[in-house]
Amino acid sequence: MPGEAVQVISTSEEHTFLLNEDQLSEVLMREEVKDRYVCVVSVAGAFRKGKSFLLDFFLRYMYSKYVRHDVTDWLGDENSPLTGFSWRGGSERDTTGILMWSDIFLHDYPNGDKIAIILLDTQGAFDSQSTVRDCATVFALSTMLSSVQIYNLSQNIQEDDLQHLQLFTEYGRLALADSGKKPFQRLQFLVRDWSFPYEAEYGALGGEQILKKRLEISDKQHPELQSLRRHISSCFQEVACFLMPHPGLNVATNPNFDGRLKDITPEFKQSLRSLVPMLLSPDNLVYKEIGGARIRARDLIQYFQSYMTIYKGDELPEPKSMLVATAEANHLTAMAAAKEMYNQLMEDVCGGTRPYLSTGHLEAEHLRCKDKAVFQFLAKRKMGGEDFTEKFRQQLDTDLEDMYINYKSHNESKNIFKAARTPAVYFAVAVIFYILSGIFGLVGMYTFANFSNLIMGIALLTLALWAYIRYS
Ligand SMILES: Nc1nc2c(ncn2[C@@H]2O[C@H](COP(=O)(O)OP(=O)(O)OP(=O)(O)O)[C@@H](O)[C@H]2O)c(=O)[nH]1
Ligand SMILES: [Mg+2]
Repeated sequence: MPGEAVQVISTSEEHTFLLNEDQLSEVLMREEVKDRYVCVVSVAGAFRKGKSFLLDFFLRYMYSKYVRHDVTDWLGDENSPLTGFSWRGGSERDTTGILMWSDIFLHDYPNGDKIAIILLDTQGAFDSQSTVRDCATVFALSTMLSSVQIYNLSQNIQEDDLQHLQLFTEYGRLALADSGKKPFQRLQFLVRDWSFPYEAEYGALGGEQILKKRLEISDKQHPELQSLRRHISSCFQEVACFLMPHPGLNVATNPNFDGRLKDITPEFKQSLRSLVPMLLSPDNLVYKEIGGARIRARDLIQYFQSYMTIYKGDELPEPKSMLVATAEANHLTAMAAAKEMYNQLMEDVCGGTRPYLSTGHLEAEHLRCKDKAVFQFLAKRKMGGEDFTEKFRQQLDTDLEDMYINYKSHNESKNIFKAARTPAVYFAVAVIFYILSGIFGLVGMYTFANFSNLIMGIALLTLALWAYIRYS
């Protein structure tokens, strides 16, 4: 096989992603490729579930169809090992980051449209070395950049598969400006090792049957389940499903299996014959569109760059594991209840209708109410462990202190002596000048006496004005 897998996005130990722009441009900026509209097919899903293995069959079809132009027997001969994207047995993850096949396949339609077909292999989700953010980023990036996202699942479509899809696609959708349209194109569920052909037959028809059941929305369902289903159909223009049979024990368990067709069950090969052309034959290719417009190969480079920047920055919220999200919600509700309790207790002590309290007394009451609130917070059952709780307890502490500052200033405003400070000053001025004017009058300095009277009058008037403003 002439081409090779090019690592377009690589991961680092520090959970960051790196775009290999040079290599990406080298592939996409080739003269015969760069101005073509593209169809990007990506395979994503949990790790160790045969994604790269499947892509290698895609490659066999692509070379037969678009290079040799002969698809009779595209699956290849019975004894050739399967090569292309790196795949292997074992339990440890293999693919990391996002890989692109260096050969871009070209097709010219009779109506003059020219298309370039790009294949992407992605890092499997949920391996032991990746964070939720890593998995979500790989999935979201590959969904945003592909026109056909193949969601590779093992054995069945389970509710948790749908939940992860929701989380990951939402992470992708968040990064895009909301255009009000469905942001992604085709989602192809691919169920591997389907073991119930007596319920739903292998292939697209059986897949449709299962998908309909799984994505059905009924009034009896919990609103959460309904919204998840709505979310999925609001993200993709087209959703389909295909049921693949088990490829045989050799494929799944033999360490020396190298991908030869002779070791693979006939049903699996049969299903490949129908699945692969269903996705990759010229009539079934889906143009990559972003914001309703078709994308050319050279534009794709720009999109790779800008999407990578979004995920590098900290504009997006960190996607959380279910436990962390639930634990956070637990703590936030416990915190809200504790604050509510503190508020109620403090209202009883120094609320609007209560008289002024001395600072010491108020402080003592604050400490008593705070203790009660924190005790209630700690006593509530919460998920997430002690460290987690400690973080939120500190936050609660700060929040309660902030609330105390408000109560304190409210209490101060009730201090009658402080409130009286201003009128007392004017009153004192009036009294002093009253006495002065008396004295000046006695010694015959009438000008000064009159002047003192004037000042006294002004002070009294101001006092009246203050009283009017304050109490009217
Ligand atoms: N049970 C089963 N095993 C399969 C199937 N297809 C491939 N395998 C085996 O699964 C193993 C993993 O294959 P890969 O293609 O490397 O899996 P991957 O999903 O790309 O794995 P990562 O790159 O680690 O995410 C290999 O031993 C394959 O032989 C399948 O349909 N069913
Ligand atoms: Mg792989």
